[in-house]
Amino acid sequence: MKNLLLCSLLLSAATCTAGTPLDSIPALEPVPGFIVENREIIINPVPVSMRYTGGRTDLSRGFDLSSVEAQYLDDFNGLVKSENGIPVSVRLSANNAESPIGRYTLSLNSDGAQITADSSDGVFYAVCTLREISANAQEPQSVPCVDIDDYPAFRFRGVVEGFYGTPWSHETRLSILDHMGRYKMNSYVYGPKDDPYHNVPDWRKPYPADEAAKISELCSRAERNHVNFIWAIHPGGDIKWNREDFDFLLAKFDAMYNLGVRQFAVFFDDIQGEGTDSRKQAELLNSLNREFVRTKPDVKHLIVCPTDYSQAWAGAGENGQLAIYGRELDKDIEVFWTGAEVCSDVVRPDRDFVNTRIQRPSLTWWNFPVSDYCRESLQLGPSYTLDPTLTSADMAGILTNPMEHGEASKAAMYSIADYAWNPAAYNALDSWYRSMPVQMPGAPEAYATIAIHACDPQKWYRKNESWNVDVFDCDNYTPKQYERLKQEFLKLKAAPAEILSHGGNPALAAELAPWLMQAENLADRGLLALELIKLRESGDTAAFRAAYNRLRLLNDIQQSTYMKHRIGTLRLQPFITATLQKLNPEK
Ligand code: 14T
Repeated sequence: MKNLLLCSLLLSAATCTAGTPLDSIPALEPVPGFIVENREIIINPVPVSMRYTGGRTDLSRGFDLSSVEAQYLDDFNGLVKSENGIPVSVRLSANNAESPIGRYTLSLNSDGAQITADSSDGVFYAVCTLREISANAQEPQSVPCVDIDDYPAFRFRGVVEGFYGTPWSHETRLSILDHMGRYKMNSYVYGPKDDPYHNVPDWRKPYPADEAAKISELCSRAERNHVNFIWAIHPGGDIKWNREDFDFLLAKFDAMYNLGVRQFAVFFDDIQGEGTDSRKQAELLNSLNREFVRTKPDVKHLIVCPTDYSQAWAGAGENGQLAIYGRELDKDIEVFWTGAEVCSDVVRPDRDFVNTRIQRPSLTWWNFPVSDYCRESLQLGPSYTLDPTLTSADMAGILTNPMEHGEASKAAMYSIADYAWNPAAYNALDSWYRSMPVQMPGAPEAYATIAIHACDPQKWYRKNESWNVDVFDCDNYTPKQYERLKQEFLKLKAAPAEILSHGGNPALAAELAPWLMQAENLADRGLLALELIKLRESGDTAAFRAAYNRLRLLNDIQQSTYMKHRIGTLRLQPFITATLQKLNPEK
């Protein structure tokens, strides 16, 4: 049933060029937050507490690590080391039971940089903060002295590679693990639906040697980044509830353990038939816990994605899957939850719904910026609709399910890292904007221009887009609106070349390329539409007719490629379509 739903949803392409009157553009919630101008220090995630203590210090002389214990030295990779640099000290302090693991303090002052932390994770995070201060300083010769006291809000902060479509490449995964570490994310769940050794048909088989070697390498890279590499299996499509299949699972876990995996997940999402049996699922998970997880002291909590992962179909009663999990599933097993729908806002009411049933704080699987249900679109917009008041009592954490375009998903990861660390200070718009130079160091404004028009998937999880312009009726507009829109189309026209020629991120440019071509075409059409409006007003009928025909032809010819790689669907293309319709001389 759900597979059928999936197919029909994936196939039903929403139309956007045909007949879209401007007044039918849906009113979507504005993106919350504001862009902060002229800041002195940028640190992502925003620290919980940061105090300027007066005076300034010079980071350009590097860091003297001679009194740092050897075990922490690797954490400082990327920072300039120098014997005459700023003296760094590291001290472990008592664990603070109030916050999830990873609390640290960092004092940067005329005596040097003093770090205290509750754990090696905390030390790593302190160094991440130091690296952020150093990387983002306007002038590294002079950064303000600060006292920072910082800790994560949630135990799980990270990514679940859980989408349908082409799984990420090995190179992409390595780069994403670095990106995650840099922004204090700590959990990466490996669960691409289209990896046959994760899913039906081959979940029972071990990985071939070359694939296995890659997984080992991912485990080491994750470890270096203080990220737990969590390997997931998706056996529910054809599992038999017998000892034989249980032994296959154990053997597979064992093989993955030998490759370096130290945390596991079992996914029962999007299945039908025998595999959906809640009691059998709980029994299997408890057995895996007893016979595998708990026998290995270095293996962390098991995680499950229930079949009832969304309130859209989760049974609400005593015999619903969630309530059965609540009664029968070992208390140390974490349970995924997407929310009211498959793709939904992260808010309190549906966390309450699930938590009261599963008897523990759920682990949010956030279906953003995943684009497997809208493959023609990119989801490059801000990560918003995340409740800033949620705490570790409401959820164990949040993992983002990204797009199959790994590089293009990094903007969202940057911001979800920000939210997951410090939700109370989360400023969605600013966090998004801050991520632009991180992704596209040579052309951050050009990337922001593309991204602002590549947000709305047109179905399911609608997102605001092109909020920086007003599109208008050609019979009713102000010169200011006209000029603003013209400037935006000009920026959009220039952005692709800037990204391709000096963006500084070829991997990201390659993912974006087909959309960049469409952005340029769209901008050309937009500029022509604006010209058309003026020509009509000028009364030069021949010139107007010629321009009209040209735009209509272009719009028709480019339609088929545009529909495959869509951009500007919420406001920009509807403006062009509406202008063509309204000014049609045949009418
Ligand atoms: F396990 C889940 F939490 C989950 O979200 N499962 C899938 C996921 O792999 C996919 O990437 C995501 C977004 O499309 O949604 C779930 O898959 C569905 C479920 C549906 F009901 C896709 C389409 C559906 F109609």
